[in-house]
Amino acid sequence: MKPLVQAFLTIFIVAFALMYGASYWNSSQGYTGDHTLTIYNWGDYIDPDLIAEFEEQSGTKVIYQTFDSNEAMMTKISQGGTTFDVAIPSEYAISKMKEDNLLLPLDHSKLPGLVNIDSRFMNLDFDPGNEYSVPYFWGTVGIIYNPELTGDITFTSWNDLWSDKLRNQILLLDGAREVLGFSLNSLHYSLNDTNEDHLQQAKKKLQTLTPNIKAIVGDEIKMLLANEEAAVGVVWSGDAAEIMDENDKLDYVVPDEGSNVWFDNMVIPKTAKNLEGAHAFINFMLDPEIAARNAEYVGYSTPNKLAIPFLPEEVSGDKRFYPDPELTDKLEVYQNLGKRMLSHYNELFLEFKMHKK
Ligand code: SPD
Repeated sequence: MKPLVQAFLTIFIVAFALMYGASYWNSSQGYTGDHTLTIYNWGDYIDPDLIAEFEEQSGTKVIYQTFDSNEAMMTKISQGGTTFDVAIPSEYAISKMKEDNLLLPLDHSKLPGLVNIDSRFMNLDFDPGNEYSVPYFWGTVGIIYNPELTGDITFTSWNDLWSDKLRNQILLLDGAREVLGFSLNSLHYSLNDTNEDHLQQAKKKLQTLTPNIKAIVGDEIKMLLANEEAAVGVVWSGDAAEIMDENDKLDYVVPDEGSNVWFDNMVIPKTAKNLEGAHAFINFMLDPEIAARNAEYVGYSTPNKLAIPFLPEEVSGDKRFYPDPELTDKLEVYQNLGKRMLSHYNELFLEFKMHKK
């Protein structure tokens, strides 16, 4: 073979090998083309049938991954090396991700279903004009309890959790903002407080709750409470609704000192590869019947006002899970407290968890 032909052949073979290798590496890392959509959501937070329906309707293959806290989700997205097309953070995380330039602005012309959302959930402070996010579910943080096991405790105050009658009876959801938040509220401080003395008081007060805490857990909190393995839980309202669907002896209350009202919205992270697919999926989830099916399956409250008529009256009419603005206006939304303070909340929560062990 002539040297020139040999050189061309070698270049061709090396180039082909590199292209093939890159495409294999990309697909194994989730770097995929227009026919796949990578979704990053909380665990137990979608009806899996809806994913299958979206795949069939759109001809898109969905790669679905889950996280269990806003902090874990933000770390993973900011580290890079992933291509999540759609993610579902909560409000303070959305504000932080915007600040860190981790989100893409949405193309509202591709989201005609946005008009289905109740105006109460649009244009909130963390995302004016919904430039970056579309409401998915919303709710509160409160106490679920089994009156057969807790007797005459009413749980109208966060301080009821400290009752001597609740030794080893309480399950806490594993969230830094939620747990420090209720301790701050029990002291009549804001759950967005940044005063160091108040935060230390909140941590110390949590440490005195240790004898009553059975465990700090993730999604398994639902199964444990429904099976009556503990009498009380501090939970997100949607988890309470799902637990009470399994075991109707339990009740859910938002204590009088106040609590958190939260919003989980769909966003398109900066590293998305399939923008068309991401918009198509978000718009699919905005369909009233789809949103209602998702809300019934997951147990959380939908912000989609056209979905409400598709829900059974006992679900949409339950004020514990669809509270009026008169209640929610009195509750606090978690603020983006900035990188340093958010890390500090996490550290305090870890210190409390270590103390419990
Ligand atoms: N199964 C987990 C559901 C997640 C709910 N998000 C709660 C928002 C927290 N701020």
